[in-house]
Amino acid sequence: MENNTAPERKKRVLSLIQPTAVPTLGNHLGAFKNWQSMSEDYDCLFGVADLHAITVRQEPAALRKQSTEMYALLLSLGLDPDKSIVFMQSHVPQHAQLCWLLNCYTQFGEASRMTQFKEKSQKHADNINLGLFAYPTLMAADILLYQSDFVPVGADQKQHLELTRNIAERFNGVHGKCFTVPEPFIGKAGARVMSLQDPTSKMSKSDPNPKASVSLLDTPEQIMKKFKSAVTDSEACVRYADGKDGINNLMSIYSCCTGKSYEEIENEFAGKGYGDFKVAVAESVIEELRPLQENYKRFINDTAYLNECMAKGAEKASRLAQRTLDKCMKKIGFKQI
Ligand code: ATP
Ligand code: LTN
Repeated sequence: MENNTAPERKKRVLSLIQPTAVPTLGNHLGAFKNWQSMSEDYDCLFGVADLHAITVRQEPAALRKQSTEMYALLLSLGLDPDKSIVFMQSHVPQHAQLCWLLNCYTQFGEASRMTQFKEKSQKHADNINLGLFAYPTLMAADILLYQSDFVPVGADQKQHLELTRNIAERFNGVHGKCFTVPEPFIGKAGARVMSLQDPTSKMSKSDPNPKASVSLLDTPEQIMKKFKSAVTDSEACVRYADGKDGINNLMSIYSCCTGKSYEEIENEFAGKGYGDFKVAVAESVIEELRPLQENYKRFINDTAYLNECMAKGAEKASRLAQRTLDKCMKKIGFKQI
């Protein structure tokens, strides 16, 4: 009976993004746009994973700059810092604290099976540090600290989320319920944006070819140029079909930015060439990014506002995080004072 009378809290959603490069249109349509719409229906926390970023060597000035820029970009999405919690991971010390505790509830074998660890160890063979190995337990700490119900992540992070669930269930099994076991959140649109130069591989912010991806901070001229040189096919007919990866990708982008269905798009461009279509796609992307870019220009130069939001985010996040950390430490058996 008691449980039935408890005030119902909204489901909680949490996601973080590493400040390692300027995000792309892929990040926007695959992640940020969902974050934006979720902030209406859920209790949301969004953060910049700057602690995760140092698992790979970073230049101090660049890390500082990119973390601030990523934070300003999150605010530019229109997330209300009074409604959602928008925070910098390193400003909330409980993340590193809980990470240590969770390390002691994670097996060497299971952490060794993480594909991201294997890939990054190969890519950065000269710096296979313990942080890289503990990357998933820090991510588990991010999630479990806030009793998150849903975590929107891309396919590459599913394995880390599965590990988080295992750690939470293990801890709860040993000590009694402490953590909410989170579920992955699959976005509505779920657009997977492909490279403009090789439409069989995904658009990625670390792609060395600048023509392959649209950065969220590209100028309208740059965006237009990139779409005009996007790889397509020789059929010259705008329709969604197997084997037309370039056009399928452009149709998917256009559909996300305008809300039009594939059928509507096919009708709109019936009898027209790819040139017209590419211009229309570029224009829809420019419009989609315009409010974000305008907000960004305002925020990035307003250090006082950014600092104020960061402090507010850290304070609110830290209050929630401390509750879970206290509970967890008590269960493990640390002496409380
Ligand atoms: P990197 O190039 O460093 O691997 P990335 O561009 O692939 O980075 P991540 O930082 O790994 O991006 O992902 C951040 C979020 O953006 C994740 O939720 C991921 O699923 C989403 N995302 C990344 N690329 C795309 C894409 N091309 N299409 C849709 N969603 C994407
Ligand atoms: N590992 C994620 C970023 C990340 C994250 C998180 C995502 C760090 N902590 C917690 C969701 C929840 C990435 O590289 N995309």
